[in-house]
Amino acid sequence: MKSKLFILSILVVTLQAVFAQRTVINPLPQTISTTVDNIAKPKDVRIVGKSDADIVAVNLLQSLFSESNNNKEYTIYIGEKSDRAVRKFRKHIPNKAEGYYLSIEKDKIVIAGHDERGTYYGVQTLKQIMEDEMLPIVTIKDYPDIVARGVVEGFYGTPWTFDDRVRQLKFYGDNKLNTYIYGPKDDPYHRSPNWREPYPADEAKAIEELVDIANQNHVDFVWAIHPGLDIKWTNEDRDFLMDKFEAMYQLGVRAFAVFFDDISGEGVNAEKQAQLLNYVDDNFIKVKGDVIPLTLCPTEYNKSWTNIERGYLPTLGSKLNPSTNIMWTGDRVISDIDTQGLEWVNKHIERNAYIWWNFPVSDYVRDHLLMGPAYGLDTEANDLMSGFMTNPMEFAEASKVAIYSVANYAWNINNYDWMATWENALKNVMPNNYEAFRTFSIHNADLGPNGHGYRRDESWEFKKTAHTYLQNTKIGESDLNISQKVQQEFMKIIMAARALQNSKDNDALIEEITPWLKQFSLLGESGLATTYLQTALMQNDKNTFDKLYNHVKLVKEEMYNISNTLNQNPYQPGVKTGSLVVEPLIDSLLVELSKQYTEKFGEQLPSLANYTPHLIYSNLVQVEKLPIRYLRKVVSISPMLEVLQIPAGGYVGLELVPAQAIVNTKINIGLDEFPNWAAVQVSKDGENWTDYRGELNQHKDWIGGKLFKEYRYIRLINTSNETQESYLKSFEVKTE
Ligand code: BEU
Repeated sequence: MKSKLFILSILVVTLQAVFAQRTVINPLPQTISTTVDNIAKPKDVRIVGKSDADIVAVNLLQSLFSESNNNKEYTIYIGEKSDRAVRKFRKHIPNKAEGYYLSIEKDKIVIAGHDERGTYYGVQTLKQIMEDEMLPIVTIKDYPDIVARGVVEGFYGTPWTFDDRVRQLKFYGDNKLNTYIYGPKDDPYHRSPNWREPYPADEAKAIEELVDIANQNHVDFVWAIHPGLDIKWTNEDRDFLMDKFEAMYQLGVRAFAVFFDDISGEGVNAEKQAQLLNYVDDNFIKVKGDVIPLTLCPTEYNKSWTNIERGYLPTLGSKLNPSTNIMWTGDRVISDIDTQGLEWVNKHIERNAYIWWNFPVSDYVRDHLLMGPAYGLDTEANDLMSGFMTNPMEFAEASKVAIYSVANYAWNINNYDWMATWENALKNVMPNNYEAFRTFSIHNADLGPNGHGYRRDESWEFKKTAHTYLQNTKIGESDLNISQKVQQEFMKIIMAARALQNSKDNDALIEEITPWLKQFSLLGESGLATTYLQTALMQNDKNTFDKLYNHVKLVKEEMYNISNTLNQNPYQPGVKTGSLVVEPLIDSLLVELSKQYTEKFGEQLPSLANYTPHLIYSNLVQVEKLPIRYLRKVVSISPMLEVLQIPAGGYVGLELVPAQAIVNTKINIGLDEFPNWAAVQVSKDGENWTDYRGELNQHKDWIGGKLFKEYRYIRLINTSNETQESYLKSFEVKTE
């Protein structure tokens, strides 16, 4: 049957992943040649080559068709390049690992892989094409740009569940991701205190099952260990690590990694790290014969922490066995990835970096969801990376939007279109509620202020309208068109939240994002009501204004309650949504309208905008952008996950606005003793300081008692002459 889409009889389309109307192939194949012709999907097929071809690929193929042994049936030839069934198509197969040749013709389909995984990927592509009504006549020659592509479950916070991981592994297979690195920071058997211990039986069994599922999806399950917080460079600890790897090997694991990120003290020694890794490589990885190369996450894992003179990276570069991968997050902890940065690190590590991309991970902004597009990835960077792993959110389903995009990027770098990929990802994750999911995601993309200073665009289609509407309100003008657009957007938000809450498209996803959906709906409601406030004010209708203002107050109270009851993690508790454009618009409107109300009617209204007057007080780059929270009179600094470097005279603290008496203070810098290099001090003017005495309690929190005088500044300062290292687990001041 002729496709209506094409006018020419034969049209060769290169790098065009959309056939007919619907089919989207993710990741985008390297080359596609298609004609105008389509054929009906064959009902019964004969499969030739299935006894030699990759078994996982054959199983998948058999799930797509009903099989017949009749010679006359439509035939599918499948196999790897030297298999008899596909030998004569050999010259068409790209000479690249995991590459494949797929051809759909009138009388046959050929799926010929460069290797087993290649064949499997050929079938995956066919599966995606089969989602359309008709089969196009098409030839695809395809291969990945980056060898290892996937996900590092490497975040702090609640690790993914077994079911999350099962769904993920299938998703990776579907999207041609070949690697899953298991390294959740809060698994005590991956990191301290229990990295030396074997897993309890039930957890070991779960891992064994996951490895099996990974294999069924052609995913390398990489098990990572994180020994650096308390490792001793002794033969005993080395053997503990070897024994743990052996135990994991017995569970079926055939790929391993060692992480030394976010540590200080004895573990931070490039010589020793390289020696350990080489020992493991020479005596375990290579000896086993069926284990893929080892991967290391170094301590200096980004450029901003690297001091080449100190020699950490060059030592790894020159001493670590060349087959070992070295992970790298980019120029900063959370960073875009560009050619310049890659060339810089590759030179020092003497191999191509294996990227650990810290997006969409949200463990340092846990009150936000990062649903926006995956951008900031250099499309000229092929040949500069040995691996590309995304570190996701603790919300596995929600992370799929970014994971889908990374699958596309890492496969076909030059042709990565982040915006188009984002749209496709949303449709893939929420096929029947795409519009609503898009509305939700577009307004839930930024992270808000954070210690890393990493921000994402948000509400980009609404930003300009929001700005104009606010300006109009300020000058008391009304533009019907703009007002309608703003109201429509708030209504869209309300409807999207409701549609998603009732959606049956992806239950796991809806469960994860429910706190944000509730908040999103209320945000839309408060916004819509605020636009009516504006109308009431313009019409001098005080009565309606008062009622509406009270309504907004009630909605805001509900939002406050959600933020203080749902998602109560100890780091950034709460639920923030639309925080870059929509919420600030509503808050600014409320401030403006209540000001105008006072001018008009001579009455003051209670403030409804969220606002914290207190400020960070620090001379450290790592700290100065950390968000602060003010709840029930407690001012607190958002905790940090990484090691904090405090140079001599460096300090971290709070400026209380206005100056006030302190009821008590809690500081935890993750050390067993309160160090003699530190002092806690208070000041009225930021110049004259008084020591604030306190004591460590059983949780290693430093507790300072009541101060009756009013102070504006409180800080912890390094009083020694050297740089010191600590963590920043809590810094909380209770005010009167
Ligand atoms: C993201 O907050 C994040 C950053 C790092 N502190 C940790 N390690 C690396 O990025 C290598 C990572 O585990 C954590 O999720």
